[in-house]
Amino acid sequence: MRKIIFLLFLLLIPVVLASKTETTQVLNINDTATVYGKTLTVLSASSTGKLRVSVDGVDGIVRPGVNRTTNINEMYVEILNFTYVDVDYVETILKIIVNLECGDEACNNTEDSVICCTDCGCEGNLKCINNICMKEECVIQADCDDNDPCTVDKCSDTPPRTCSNTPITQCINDDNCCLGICGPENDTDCITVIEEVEEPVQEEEKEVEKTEEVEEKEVEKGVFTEKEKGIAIIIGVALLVVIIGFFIISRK
Ligand SMILES: [Ca+2]
Ligand SMILES: [Ca+2]
Ligand SMILES: [Ca+2]
Repeated sequence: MRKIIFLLFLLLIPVVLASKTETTQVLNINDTATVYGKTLTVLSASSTGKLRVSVDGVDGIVRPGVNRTTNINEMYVEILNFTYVDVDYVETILKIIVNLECGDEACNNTEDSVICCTDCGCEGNLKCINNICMKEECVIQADCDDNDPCTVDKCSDTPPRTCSNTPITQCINDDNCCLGICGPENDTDCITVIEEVEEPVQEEEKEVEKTEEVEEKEVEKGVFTEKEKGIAIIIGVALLVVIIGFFIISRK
């Protein structure tokens, strides 16, 4: 059977040469075919001859049938031959037609961000990767900061960029991480940790000193204590009595 398929494939080669936009491909599950900047991936197949494929991120079903062409994301696909072995293995010959040129740096009338983001770009902060608009998790390493000094934060080098936060497992100087298994003898960050523990005590002492200073300053500025206020009131009342006494005596 495979020989027959191969011979059939050879017979179809002239079709490939005859047209710039038409090609035939022998494909298995997970195989891809790229035609004019657009890529088809075979996702799965059923024993009845149906193929589930993805064209630049858009999924679709291609059904068997003579001259039965299915348009998936501006890629026209027809099953010319189909051999089902099992769920993981098929041999299918597809005729693929693409009536646009994705990758010529011109966003033509028939193209848009879904059909050909390679030429038309993507909306918002999405990025065109392999002709699919997708959101990248990060751009620089700082985008992956998980606020945990004991993980190494990394933004992957190849698109689509994703974050990884790998736990640190060794005692390394100056990485801001002091693991439980590490100490000042083998990790300078553990010395910093000890200093940071002592610091709040010093801060508390400073606070007490500050409060005392404020109280002293308030006394200097003339702010009276409760006791002083009481004495002042008594003296004031006594003076008032004396003045009133003088006033009464002088009237007589
Ligand atoms: Ca184009
Ligand atoms: Ca981290
Ligand atoms: Ca460290």
